[in-house]
Parts: sequence; structure tokens; C-alpha cells
Amino acid sequence: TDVFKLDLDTPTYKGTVSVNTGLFIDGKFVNPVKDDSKIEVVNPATGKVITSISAGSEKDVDIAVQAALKAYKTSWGLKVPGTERGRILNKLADLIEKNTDEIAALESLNVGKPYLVSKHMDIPNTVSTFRYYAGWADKIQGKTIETNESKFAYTRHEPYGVVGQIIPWNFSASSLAIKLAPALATGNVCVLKPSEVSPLTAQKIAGLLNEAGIPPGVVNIINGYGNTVGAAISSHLKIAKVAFTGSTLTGRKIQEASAKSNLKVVTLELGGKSPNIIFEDADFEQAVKWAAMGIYFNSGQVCTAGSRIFVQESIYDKFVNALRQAAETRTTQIGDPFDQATQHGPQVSQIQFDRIMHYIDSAKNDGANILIGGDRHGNEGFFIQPTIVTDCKPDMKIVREEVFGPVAAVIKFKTEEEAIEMANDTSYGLAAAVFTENNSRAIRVVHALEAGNTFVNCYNAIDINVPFGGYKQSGIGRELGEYALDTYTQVKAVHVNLGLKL
Ligand code: TXE
Repeated sequence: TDVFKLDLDTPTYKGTVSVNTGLFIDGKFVNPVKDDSKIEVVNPATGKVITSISAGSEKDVDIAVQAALKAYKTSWGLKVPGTERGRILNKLADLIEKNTDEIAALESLNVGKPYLVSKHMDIPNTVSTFRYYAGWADKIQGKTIETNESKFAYTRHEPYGVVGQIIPWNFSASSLAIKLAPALATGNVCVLKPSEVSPLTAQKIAGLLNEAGIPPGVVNIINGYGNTVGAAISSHLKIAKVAFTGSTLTGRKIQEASAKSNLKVVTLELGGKSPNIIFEDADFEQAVKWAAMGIYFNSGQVCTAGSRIFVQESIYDKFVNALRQAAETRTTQIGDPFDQATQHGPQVSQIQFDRIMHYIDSAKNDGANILIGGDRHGNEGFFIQPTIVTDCKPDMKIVREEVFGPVAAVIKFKTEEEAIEMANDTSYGLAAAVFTENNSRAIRVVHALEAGNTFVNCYNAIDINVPFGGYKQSGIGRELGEYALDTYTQVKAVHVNLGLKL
């Protein structure tokens, strides 16, 4: 297999990045069965090709599943005590931590995220997620359940066996940890497909697995396209569960593939069009800052992005003006992801760039007002200006569909009831936020919002030990926190006869 190596001499990272470009199966980097399949990896800040990596096929997925099944029976699963699985996951966390700078550089090179964000948020979160679930590995417990005198009943929380995991590009390293860590802690073995857009961090972490002591076959990483490798994972008969993060459209396909193959358990973390409600009694300055961060963080490429901002009539003009200033400031922070001052990077790909520009055009054509932004930034790479859209009507595409870019739709409301009704008028239910200094109102509104992750006087304040997931068409199941353990285990009830005779 080939190794990609690049020397970087940037203001924030000086050093080499290197990853193997092969598929990682059964503890080794290998070439795909169809040897010539490659995917070009692009730097979104320049639009130029960085390298190319091997693309797997259905056959490679099958080879990985066989390796995983063997590992499950011999060197992982319930064969290995939880304390030992935890020890190994902690070792992996240590190795990732040791390589933080290089992995952060790969994240920034491939996804366009500011290097200092990758280094201080994404990779530390990746490390913490492995440590958090390492701690759970020896605390997977069933119950004993009283029935009658002559019976002893208890439950075991057993792993599924081989789980398939399909991840997107917006948090390429931390979403890998959110998938692998709870699965491995509970004793499962994994076949994971990174996004074809952002394979480099997964390749780097794959290269650390053997040193961490993860036995061959326990984690297999197969790069490739959704309609080949992704489809093969979701329809494989020996994969007992699939966990997916990505678009609602693809989530639907995965659910369908599961139904048509072996009814594998499906957990989905999908898109959103999350409401952020600002009441007239909010801490005004704080609300503006959180709202701007809520939509512009990671260039808007966040599933929980607060993309519909509802503002109460009496403060509407003042708020829109302040948000506009926040967007102007953010525009001055656009730049090369490796520059010290950069806070706002490019969109991840040409496809995403085009999709976002198409949404901005649709808003214009539908009669909305582009208050600020609305165009590309610079003439290289996939940068888009922080954008605010006003004069929105409820049926406009810009209000109904996920843009996944730095585009806020701002909407005026009069009463609390109206705000709740408009906020819930969506097929999504991932996140929602409310800003008010009135505590009873905050709790009342948050309880009425149809979303899995809700925030009071903050936004995107996600923690690894708090469950994360969606209502409605934003998903099925929960990741993070103790709740994720349930989605990686199946309950076996054991009934033991203590003396009942027939
Ligand atoms: O997503 P896809 P894309 C949303 C966001 C974005 C849109 C499209 O709105 O604009 O999705 O992005 C794999 N069977 N989100 O095209 O297609 C694919 O290879 C199995 C929200 O990147 O959902 C990749 O690994 N797998 C989201 C993964 O699915 C398939 C994050 C995600 O890609 C497949 C990303 C198939 N048939 C995008 N087709 C979030 N919830 O955070 C594709 N894939």
C-alpha cells in the first residue's frame, strides 16, 4: 500500500503529515480487491487535490466482516473482560493524544477547519470520547429481577457482534470516536466507513490501532463511496447493527437496506433545521453572540446549527442589526485554516459549496432579503461569506430545508405561542434553543419544543457525557453519554429454575 506524506510549514503547524492510503482490514493496510479504485482527496481551502486513497468495494466489506467475525469469537466481545477492553481504549486515547498536532493538521488540511479549532477542540474531544467509554467498559451491567421463589431471573447486556458504522465529514475525527468508542467498550467489533470526502484522519487513527493493542479484525476501516461500501455495509447479512451519521435522505436508504436484508438494528443521526428563539427579555449581547456562533461555527456545517433564528418583534430590528455586525466580524476572520487568526474556514467541497449557493439563490428567487453575505469569499477554495436572510416566509426552502452552510434565516415573532408553533413547524427535531432571563418561560418553552437536544441561554453546548440525538426525522437512538451503551447492546433475559417441578 502507498503512504501519503507531506511537509507542512504553516504559521500554526510545522511538520510532516503522513498516512497509509490503503484499506485497514484485519490489522493490516491492504489494497482493495479491485486494485485500481482510488478517491481523490481535496483541500477545500484551495480546491486542489492533496492525494488519493484506496476505495473499497462490496467484496472488501465482506472480507472485513469475516475478519471481524473471527475477532469477535476469539479476541474481543465477551472473551475479553471489560477492564481489559477499557485499558486498551485508554491506550488508544493516549496514542491519539500524542499525535494531536498531526491529526489536527490532517483534519484542517482535509476538512478546512481552522487548525487551532482542530487542535483545541476536535482532537481533544476525540481523545476524551475514547477515555469516557474506556471508563464504561467494565460497568456494563444487567439486572436481577424478582419473579417468584422458585426462579432466578437476570439480564445480560450483550454486544451485537459486528456493527457497521458510516460517518460524515464535518467532524471527521470526533465522529469516528463517537462511533467506535461505545461500540468497542461494549464488546462489539466494527467495520467503519469514513466519508469519501474526509478519509485522512481515520487513516491516521487506523495506523495507531495495533500499537494500542486492539486485536486484528476488531476495527476495520474501509474507505469508499456511499453507494458501494456504504450500501454493502447497510445490506450485509452478518452485520447486526448499523450506526449512521449523515443526511436524512441517506438515513432513509440505510433503514430501507436494513429492512430488505436482515433487519439489522439501525441508529441514525441526521440533519436538522434547528430553531433558536430569542425573547425580548433575553440577555441581548449574549443572545447575539450565541446565535452567531450557533449558525457560523464550523462554517455552518454542524447538524445542530441554529439555522432558523426567531426574534421577538420588539427587539427584532436591534437584534438583526447586531447579528449583522457579528457576521461582518466573522467575515474578517475568514482565511487559510492554518493562519493563527482564522476562525472561519471553507465549505468542505465543491458539491457542498454549490448546494449552499443554490439555497441562497432560492431564497432570492422566493423574495427573501439577503441582508449580508450571499456570495463566495475570495477566488480560491470553497469559502462562502457568513450570510443572513430576512423577510422569510414559512414555506420558503431557506426556512424548511437544511442548508449546512453559514446561512441564517431570521424570522420575527409576536408571542410565545407563535414562537413555539413556528419552531416546531419542521420535519426535523435535532436541536432547539431559547434565550430569556425568565426561568419559567425558559423551561416552559424548552419542554414544548420537539427536539432531542435543547439549550437554554446557550447554543451547541454539547458534552460527551450527555446524550445526543434527534426527534422526528432527525434520527433514531442516542449517541454519547450512558445512553449510547444501550444502542450497542442487546438485552438477554435468563430465567433459571430453582426447583419448580412439572
Ligand atoms: O451526506 P451523506 P453528504 C447533510 C447536510 C449535507 C447533506 C449532504 O445537509 O448538505 O447531508 O452531505 C455515506 N448507503 N449532512 O452528501 O450522503 C457517505 O459516503 C450508505 C448532515 O456528505 O448522508 C458518507 O460516508 N451510506 C450530517 C455518509 O453516508 C451512504 C453530516 C454521509 O453522507 C450512502 C453530513 C448509501 N446509499 C451531511 N450514500 C449530520 N447529521 O451531521 C452516502 N453514504
